[in-house]
Amino acid sequence: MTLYNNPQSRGLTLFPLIQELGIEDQIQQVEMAYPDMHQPNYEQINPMGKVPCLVDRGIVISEMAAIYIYLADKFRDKGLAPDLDDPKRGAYLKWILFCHGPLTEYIDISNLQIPAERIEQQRRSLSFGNEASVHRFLKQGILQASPYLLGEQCTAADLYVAYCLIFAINAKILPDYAEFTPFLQTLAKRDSLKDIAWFQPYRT
Ligand SMILES: N[C@@H](CCC(=O)N[C@@H](CS)C(=O)NCC(=O)O)C(=O)O
Repeated sequence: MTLYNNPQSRGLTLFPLIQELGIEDQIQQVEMAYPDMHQPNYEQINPMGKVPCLVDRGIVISEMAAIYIYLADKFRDKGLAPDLDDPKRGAYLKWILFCHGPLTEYIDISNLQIPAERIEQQRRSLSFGNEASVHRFLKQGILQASPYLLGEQCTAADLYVAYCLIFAINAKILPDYAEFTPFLQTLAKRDSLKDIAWFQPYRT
């Protein structure tokens, strides 16, 4: 497999997953400089001109969530993805796709500093709704983690959610809600996340 990536990009979020799956030796990493992403060579691979992008046996898999789901399923023996007929799989997909969709949209819109009234006017068509709904979804859901989102077993969803949360907290887009603390403390103990400085405050 070939992974086109950039160390300053959201593609960093894939490293803990790759480490937990133990597949470092199966992935050839190609570091893309930002200007090169918009050259014809790369746009033929990913017409969006963005990273990360995984290519496996000629099949191009772009989009963070797709890469997360694909790799965790491909190496299902590592136990990071619930089985297809396990109802927990529904919650697993919900968490991964919430991060990829509504949460990412919320982070992007927050960075644009669009006035709250304008967002309220568009609330029904914005996938994240409004700030209050995103915060409520995260606080309620993450408080129920026991200790992981799906229970005893850590899944790819925990790695993705934890990384998105810690990024948004550090960017001051999300408050460091007390509801997040036990979950982030649990994740901060994992080998795959222990070297990430953003988790430092949660190491107990
Ligand atoms: N929807 C894509 C977004 C990927 C994305 O925006 N990547 C940024 C880096 S974080 C990028 O490659 N930007 C290069 C550019 O747009 O020129 C995903 O989730 O994978």
